[in-house]
Amino acid sequence: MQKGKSLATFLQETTSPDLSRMLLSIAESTKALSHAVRNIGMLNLSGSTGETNVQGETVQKLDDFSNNIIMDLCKASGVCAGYLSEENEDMVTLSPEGRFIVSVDPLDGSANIDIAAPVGTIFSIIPRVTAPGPVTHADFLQQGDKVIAAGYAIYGSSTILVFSTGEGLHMFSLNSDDNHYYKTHTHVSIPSNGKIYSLNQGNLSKFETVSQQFIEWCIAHDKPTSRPYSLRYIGAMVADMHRTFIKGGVFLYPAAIGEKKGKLRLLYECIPMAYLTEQAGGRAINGSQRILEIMPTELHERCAIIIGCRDMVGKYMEFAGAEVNA
Ligand code: P6P
Repeated sequence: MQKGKSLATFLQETTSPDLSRMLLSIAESTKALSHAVRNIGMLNLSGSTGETNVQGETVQKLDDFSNNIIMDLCKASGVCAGYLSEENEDMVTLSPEGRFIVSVDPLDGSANIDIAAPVGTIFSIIPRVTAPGPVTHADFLQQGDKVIAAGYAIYGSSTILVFSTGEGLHMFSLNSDDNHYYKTHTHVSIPSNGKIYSLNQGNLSKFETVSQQFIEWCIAHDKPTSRPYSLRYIGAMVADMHRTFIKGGVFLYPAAIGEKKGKLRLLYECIPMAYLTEQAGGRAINGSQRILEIMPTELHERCAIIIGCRDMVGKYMEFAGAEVNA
């Protein structure tokens, strides 16, 4: 296949110098992570550090390594004022004069590493709202509609960088020969409907009634609407969402007993994926509200999410009786 435009050239032609610099720094970090993920044994990065992160999870060596790589490259960019990560309890000031706030899940789905299944990096970029100097909560706790760029890298059978700066969804593949990203898809649009639903069905009995009704609907026999749909679940949001962009479908991590706001994190999982999904013509809600309209109140707050094809999310909304203007 003819190599597409390089990431550097594409950004130079379409994006401001500052934002290009920010995105190229993140892209460089994903190259290092792609290499680390594929050489974990040789680099002695398997196993845990023995510490526990803000989520109460045991920190894997690779989680720590990933977080440090991304944070260092964001700092080196000189344009990143503040950094928030699933691995850091609090926000971090990097370049006090910088324009951007970056929220990151450095290694989404890291439990998949042990079984050589896909993992990834998810990020969102918003402009700081306070004067130069140490970043504040106000800089991070902004609605998703303020996002100016977001994306993810998936480290799967190939490494693909997917991002948007507000002008559609673009995909770049990492060429292992020269370690550069080359465009493979531009203005990707998610199919309006699909035949795949994606969630941890083991939680079914804990879900709220509306989610149980929607799942029952997905698996009911109805030839005219190609049901029952297929269940696909990889256990890494980045991989389940990448499939959704390519093949269509709906991904759900809804509210459940004991997880009133779901499991996934608003700032560095749900908002970036919701931004990308809307750029591709899909929808993303928390069950009653558009994800990008939610006003965050805590750095690591969780958020229920139903995201993907317009018509499939619309069907969920019918069960929810939601008038979501998503
Ligand atoms: P469960 C990975 O830990 C993650 O944050 C997402 O990437 C993924 O979609 C979800 O949690 C998987 O959660 O409860 O099904 O293992």
